Amino acid sequence: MGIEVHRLGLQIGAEVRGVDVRRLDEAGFAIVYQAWLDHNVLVIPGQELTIEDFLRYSRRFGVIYPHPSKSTRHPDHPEVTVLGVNKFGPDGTLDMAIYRRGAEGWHTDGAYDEEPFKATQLYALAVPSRGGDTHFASMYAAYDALPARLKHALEGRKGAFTYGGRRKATALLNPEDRDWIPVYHPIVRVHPETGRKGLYFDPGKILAIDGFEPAESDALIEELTERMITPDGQYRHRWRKGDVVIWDNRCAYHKAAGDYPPEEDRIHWRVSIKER
Ligand SMILES: O=C(O)CCC(=O)C(=O)O
Ligand SMILES: [Fe+2]
Repeated sequence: MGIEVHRLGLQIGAEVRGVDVRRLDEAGFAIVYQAWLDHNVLVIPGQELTIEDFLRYSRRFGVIYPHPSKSTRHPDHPEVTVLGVNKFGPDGTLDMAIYRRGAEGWHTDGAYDEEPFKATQLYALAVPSRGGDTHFASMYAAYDALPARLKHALEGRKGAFTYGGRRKATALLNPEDRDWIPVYHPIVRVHPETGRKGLYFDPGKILAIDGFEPAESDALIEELTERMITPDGQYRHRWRKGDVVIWDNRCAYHKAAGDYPPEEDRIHWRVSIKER
């Protein structure tokens, strides 16, 4: 297979061409996996997949885990989340938690978990005529751009994270699942495979940074929210039907634009992947 890797953003994102993910041998997959580690967000266009194809390919990256939002799981394949379906309630009102899922702010998936998701992979089944992009940004670029004062202050510090964070945004969880015990992650995180340092942060899920007075911790969270996105560290993905996109939650932030015409379909299959 003539596999080509084309850079998308300056410091994040690549598109891989010449690949049918259903027929990727070990050598081909090694190229794809390395490109993903190098570019953090990988776009593979033009795929025609059944849900089994999508699951089989996704499992090459790790182990798939069902998302804590039970109401949005695929009825026959609970390990697959379906984005963008059941947007309208019985009375015709738009359910904003579904329509704007992932659009409330920049985040990384699974920061609320003891072991955050290594990767999230989406397959586009339906795309709207306009809007509905996904934005990505590099945690490496964010860390690199921090002033020395902050790098020093944050080294060795841990953040406390929950699903709903300080805003308690838990609308997609069943009521019995909404009490969340905080988990702790280093704010300066060394990527287990690349060895690079990144700014591990999520303003919607973090409660506090350990070792600081509450006011100081809040001020730091405000400052990091401003600093987590750098101009050169971004890539914005305009979806095409058949795109497979995987991002690395250990070194990339993302957010949905949440701006497409609500009467149009924007539907993805989505899996969350852990190391094991
Ligand atoms: O729909 C999107 O563009 C991304 C939504 C999101 O944040 C996610 O799937 O984790
Ligand atoms: Fe997300």
